[in-house]
Amino acid sequence: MSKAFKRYTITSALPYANGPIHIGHLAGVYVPADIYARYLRSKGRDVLFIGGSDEHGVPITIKARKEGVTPQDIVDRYHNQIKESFETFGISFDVYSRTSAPVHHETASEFFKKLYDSNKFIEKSNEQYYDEETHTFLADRYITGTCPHCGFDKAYGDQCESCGTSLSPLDLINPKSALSGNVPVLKETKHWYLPLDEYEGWLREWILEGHKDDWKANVYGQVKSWVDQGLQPRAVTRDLDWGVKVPVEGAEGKVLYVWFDAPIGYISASKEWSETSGKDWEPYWKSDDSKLVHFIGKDNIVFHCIIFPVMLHAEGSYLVPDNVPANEFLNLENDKISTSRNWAVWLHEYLEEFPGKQDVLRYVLTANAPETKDNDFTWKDFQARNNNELLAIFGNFVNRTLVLTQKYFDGKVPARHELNELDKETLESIRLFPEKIGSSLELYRFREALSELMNLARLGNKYLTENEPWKIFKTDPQRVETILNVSLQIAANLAILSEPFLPFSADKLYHMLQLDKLTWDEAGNTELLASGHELGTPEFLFEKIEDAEVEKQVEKLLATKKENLSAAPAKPQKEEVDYETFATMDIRVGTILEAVKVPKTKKLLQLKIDTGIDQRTVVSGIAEHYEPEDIIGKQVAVLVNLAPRKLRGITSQGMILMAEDKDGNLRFVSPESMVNNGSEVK
Ligand code: B3M
Ligand code: ZN
Repeated sequence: MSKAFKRYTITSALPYANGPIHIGHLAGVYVPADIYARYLRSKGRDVLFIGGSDEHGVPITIKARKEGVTPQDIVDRYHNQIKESFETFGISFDVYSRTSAPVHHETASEFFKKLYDSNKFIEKSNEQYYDEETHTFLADRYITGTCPHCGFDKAYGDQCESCGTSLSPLDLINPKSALSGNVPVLKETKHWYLPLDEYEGWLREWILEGHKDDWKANVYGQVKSWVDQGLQPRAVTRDLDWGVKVPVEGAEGKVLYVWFDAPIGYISASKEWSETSGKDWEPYWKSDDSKLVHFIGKDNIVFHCIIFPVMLHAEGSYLVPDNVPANEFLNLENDKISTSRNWAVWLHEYLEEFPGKQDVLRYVLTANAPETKDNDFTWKDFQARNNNELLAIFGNFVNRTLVLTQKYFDGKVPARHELNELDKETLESIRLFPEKIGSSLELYRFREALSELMNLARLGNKYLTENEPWKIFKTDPQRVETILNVSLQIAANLAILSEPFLPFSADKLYHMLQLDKLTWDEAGNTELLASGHELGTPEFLFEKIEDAEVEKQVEKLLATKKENLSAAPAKPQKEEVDYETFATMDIRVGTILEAVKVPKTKKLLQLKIDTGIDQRTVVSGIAEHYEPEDIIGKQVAVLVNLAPRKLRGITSQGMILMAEDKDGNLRFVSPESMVNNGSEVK
């Protein structure tokens, strides 16, 4: 059992207030965080669950510029929408703050000043990219270019979203201004740098040694590869006007880098919470009997496992996180979720179109959570899980139990009489569920915990079905009393144990059972409902989702896809070539025999292809678009007479032809039906 802590400080990534929340955010961060917070509260633990809007940073100023409004207009619009949709969805924050709030500007600038006064920064003047047309220094998303590590050509000035590497603008190949599209010039400017390299030893000891057994492999692996690649000093200020002003001499026109200020937002939110709760925030961040856990998506790992902990450690009075259980990404109908392409299920739209069905989405996003690898959300699966699991197992069991009790015993809990073997086994099994589910939750294994919860509902369903009380009531009413008494104890346990996952259904179930909310440690008890206890009126916990409802959603996505395809102006045609030039290229159809990921890159797959001429190795930048196991046996078009080249030490003999859409999604160009390997493409 993990160390018992006195307090639990749970943070969830602060969403940029430049767009709505979608199911990717929920599956990656907010549903697991909320399950964990609710579970701990049910265990009687002292929990501070923190949320808030991340309102600085270049994505917001770019959007404001595009719309001709102020950044404050943008963040006001989305902060309120995000906050409201989280509330309606049951994300039970103790505080939901925002980084444009005065308390955050004070807290972040004080934090910076303390590090500055204790000489934790390196002050450096150097040349930075500058856009002469917009008179703007170009940092973060104001500048794009090719990533020097993996070749991704839409890398940002602070991070490559393809291989995840953190970058500086000067690392980019062929940099371009995201504001004017111009090639930027270099101009002298001064900034303050956090010397991450000086903390390598501490990071190795704290994480690579100290957490090699309890941090998730996907998180540990990313941290290890960054530390092994060698950490560099990182600029924590920017030449921008939207953000937290740098509180030192000679810093006019400069603000804190958004990834320096945003995580401090967790702390300023805690101070705001102090104001309203009257409780002291400091022990949650500074006492070593407090447990700090960050819930984030995988693209935020470097900031929450390296940069922010170095800041906290350098400041000297703060805890560092006990765990950072980052999830991978959720895709939608086999395509990457994309705000710019409107390829998403938006939370506020879901809440409008599926009123009262928050728990269905919570359930599906947990059952399909991308806990160890990217996963896919489909509307068909959403419908199937609701109808075949929530309704058919959980809902059906509860409804039958309550309706039969209403019918035979006037809605009062019947007495329990002599128990047979099945009764005893069933009662014994009930006692095990709180520990089974709780131990998975303590390890952040939410999918596993949810499937254990459903096993309790399955146990009830099976017990009722095997006993068939409706068939024996006339001949043996006393036996039916026992069967329904045991079934009602299972229902009461489901109310307690389902609350972290399905809070709305749990509330309804408590109400039907006329039970006040119970604690986790009261579960496992098989006497939760005394005989004679008056139950409430049975109502349905879940209802069937019809084909038409999900078809409407799929059509909406298809319409979006069509819009995207038609809206995408194709690139202009290249220079004309004569047939002879084209004929020099030898393009054949080949079959993919083997496919593996190239280590330490996010984009490259190493393939073995039967070209009909031979079997050869080809390295292809499609790892973000296809899982290796999904493309074995696929026929593809291969340029076989391309000069061999070495990629990450692997000799690639040829190139696979891919169709790339405007968002950089890659798709094979394949024959419409099987042809011989080696068939010439003419
Ligand atoms: N605003 C979310 C993102 O990268 C970022 C998280 C900040 S947590 C302090 O999408
Ligand atoms: Zn990269």
